[in-house]
Formats: sequence, structure tokens, C-alpha cells
Amino acid sequence: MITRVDHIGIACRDLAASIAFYQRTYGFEVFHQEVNEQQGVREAMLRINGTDDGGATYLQLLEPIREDSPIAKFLESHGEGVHHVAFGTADVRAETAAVTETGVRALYPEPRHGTFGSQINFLHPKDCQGILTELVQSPVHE
Ligand code: MC0
Repeated sequence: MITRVDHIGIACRDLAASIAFYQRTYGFEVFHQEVNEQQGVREAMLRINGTDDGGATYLQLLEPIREDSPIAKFLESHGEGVHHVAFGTADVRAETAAVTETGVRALYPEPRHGTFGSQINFLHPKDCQGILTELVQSPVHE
């Protein structure tokens, strides 16, 4: 079951400039920053609200750290902007299995490491109305 919007992932070329825009314009504060070597990104999570299921809703700002990363490729073809939408779930394995039963392709056979030590999978944008969609299980559920 999907319980919330976890985050909206936004591709940017300059993470510091992007953080400054969201702070200046909306007053969002950086909650967490990290580098995810596997995904090839330097990222910042800007928290928007909290929920009672162990998760919250964030804007995720993503700057590539490698030219062959998905974010670098996306910036080249689409420019800066919304890269993906992420839904929260208490069980990413079960949710991925349920979704793939409907004919949507998951990108990974097993969940991978996401922000804050979350477990994640992605669903192919061509099967999801043109939107790269991520499923996220917060660490609290592990
Ligand atoms: C590509 N396409 C997209 C898209 N990326 N459509 C919507 N949204 C996107 N973000 C479309 C292209 O326009 C193209 O359509 C087709 O998909 C194939 O694209 P491609 O450029 O040839 O790229 P591929 O096939 O090499 O890779 C696309 C794919 C890849 C989604 C499989 O980006 C991927 O594996 N993404 C999952 C990992 C990821 O994005 N990591 C970065 C965030 P046409 O019509 O031209 O054929 S890491 C993250 O988010 C973590 C840290 C977290 O949240 O915890």
C-alpha cells in the first residue's frame, strides 16, 4: 500500500544554487545532505512536512557527480526540472511485487540503498504515464 508522497526529485546542475532558491523563495530548510556513489548523485533533502508513519515529504535536489549517472544523462536531454516522483510504503518488496503484477516494470530485481538508509526501487517511466516513479521504504520499517 502507498501511504504518502515521500519526495519529488529535482535534477539540478548546481546544488548550492538550487538550495538557495528554495530557501529564498519558500523558506524550506535543508534537513539532510549526502553523496550516493551508487546512484552518482550529491543530494539535499528539504523537509516540507511530517507524517506519523515514520516518513515525511521532501524535495530532493540531485546534482550529478559523474557524467554517466542517470541525473547527468537527464540534465543533458531534458535540462533542469522534475526528475521523478517517489511514493512511500511500509514494504517496498511487497509494493514492488504488487505493482509489477499489473504489468509495470521495476528497474531493480531487489531494493537498493536510498536516502537516509531507505530501501528503494524505481518503476520505468514508459510504464508510468511518462513519470519515473520511485517506491521508498523508510528505515523505521526495517
Ligand atoms: C529517462 N526517461 C525519462 C526519465 N529518464 N522519462 C521521464 N522521467 C525521467 N526521469 C525517458 C527518456 O526520455 C527516454 O524516452 C527513455 O526514458 C529512455 O531514456 P534514456 O535517456 O535512454 O535513459 P536510460 O534508458 O538509459 O535510463 C532511463 C532510466 C534510468 C529511467 C532507466 O534513468 C534509471 O535507471 N533511473 C533510475 C535511477 C535514477 O534515476 N537515479 C537517480 C536518482 P524516449 O521517448 O526518448 O525513448 S537517485 C535517487 O533518487 C535516490 C538517491 C533516492 O531517492 O533515494
